[in-house]
Amino acid sequence: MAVTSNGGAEKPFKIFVGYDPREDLAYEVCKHSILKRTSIPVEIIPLKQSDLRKEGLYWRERGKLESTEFSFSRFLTPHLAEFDGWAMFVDCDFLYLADIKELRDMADDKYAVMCVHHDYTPKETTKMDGAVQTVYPRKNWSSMVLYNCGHPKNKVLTPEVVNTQTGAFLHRFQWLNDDEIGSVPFVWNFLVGHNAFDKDDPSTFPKAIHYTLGGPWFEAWKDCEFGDLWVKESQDYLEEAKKVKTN
Ligand SMILES: [Mn+2]
Repeated sequence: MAVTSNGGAEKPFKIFVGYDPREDLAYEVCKHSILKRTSIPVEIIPLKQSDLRKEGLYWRERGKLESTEFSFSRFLTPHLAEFDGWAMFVDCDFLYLADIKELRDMADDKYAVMCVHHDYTPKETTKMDGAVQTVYPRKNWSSMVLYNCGHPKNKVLTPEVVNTQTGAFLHRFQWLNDDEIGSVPFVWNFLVGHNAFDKDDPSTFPKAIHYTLGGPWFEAWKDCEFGDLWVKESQDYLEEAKKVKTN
């Protein structure tokens, strides 16, 4: 079910969030953190592999290197947004600390996509519940992407292509030239364990925390950096959910 923050006339900004049944709470908290802080209408849509399979939009076999159920389905974002306007994809293991309007306002029509250009070589060999970590160029770039869905280059991303192309082609944005991939500040995809907050420079404080190795919803990552902020947000979410139930 899509959730719209208000029923105003402005077309809501579509945000597709990768959904994995093992990380339901992470999804709910990510959604909550966006809706709580947004000053523009947004529509949050979970990307559920089982639904996409039923709708005939997703049929590829699960590969051994896929650590989540949305490893490939994320590239359906322009198709799901009917190749119109700007839309966003984000993993569920994000916590937003800022107004999503700030990010959307960076959208520049000269680009086909925009994301944080991480220079990233992970030291870890396993992530989350033991899934194998792979190293490749542009790693993590696809975890949060603003898609210019109406850009002619993105027409390539048909369900057929998303279901048959390689991980390298999709995750490295190989359907695009380098100058069609815009950059946004790293604080919008702040990788826990990789990016650093400099106390003397407030501009380095995350606007969106990405618990890429696993977040506090997994026992093993309970005490990770910025874990306390996620726990606080999850309590806030659970209280709100309780209120909705009793009303
Ligand atoms: Mn992630």
